[in-house]
Amino acid sequence: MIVLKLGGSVITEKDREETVDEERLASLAETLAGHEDFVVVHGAGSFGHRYAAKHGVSRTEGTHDAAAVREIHASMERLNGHVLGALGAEDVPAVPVDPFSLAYRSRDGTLGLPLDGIETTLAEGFVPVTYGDVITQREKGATIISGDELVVALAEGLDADGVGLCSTVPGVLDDTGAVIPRIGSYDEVEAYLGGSESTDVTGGMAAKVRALLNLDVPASVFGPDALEAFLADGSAGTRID
Ligand code: IP8
Repeated sequence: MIVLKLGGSVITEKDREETVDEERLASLAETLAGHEDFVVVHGAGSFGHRYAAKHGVSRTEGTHDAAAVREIHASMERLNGHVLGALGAEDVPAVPVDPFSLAYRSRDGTLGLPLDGIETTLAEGFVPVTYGDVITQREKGATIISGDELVVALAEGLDADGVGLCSTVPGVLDDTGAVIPRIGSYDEVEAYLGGSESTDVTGGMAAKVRALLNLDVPASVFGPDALEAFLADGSAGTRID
């Protein structure tokens, strides 16, 4: 079983409010057609982030404002609807998994993510499609969960065979712009990795690489054009293990 993240910047136009990159999304969905046994996680792009920023909500800063929670969540549900629609149009048996109703954090931020429902969904031949969202946290109200955090939790909890992060870049890049084929430790790449330039409350490539290095499962970061190669034999972009 594969956990595949579709980056928010890949499937949306990141600088145009709530705008889906329809062509890109349709092409990714077409590539996924006919494949089975995978979970899709998508990021927010031009959807959830701006609402999270507006209400001052991040992975660590919470809110007790129910209207803020509704606004952030509704934005992500809208994007999820687009992703489900694109996958459905290619007959991928995609169904939604809503993190707000499923996941939570304890006081210290530890994620609780019951997996029985997702396991059943997979066992019945569906493709669960989940996303970065807002979730409740003890003593903080509600905080953000990033798609990357879900990727890590799902890969570990569901004992995935591989993780793919489909990003806007063809892999993790060095200072000359070349794709780094393999990363085994953060020290190797620290000098190259900066933060994300657009509003992004959950961090850029550095945070992704760190999280993926902590996984026992092999992961790859690759661009949209390499999804086919990743699905075929896992050889695409940068391999992180
Ligand atoms: O785009 C963030 O998810 P990400 C989710 O995967 C929200 O970091 C609601 C901002």
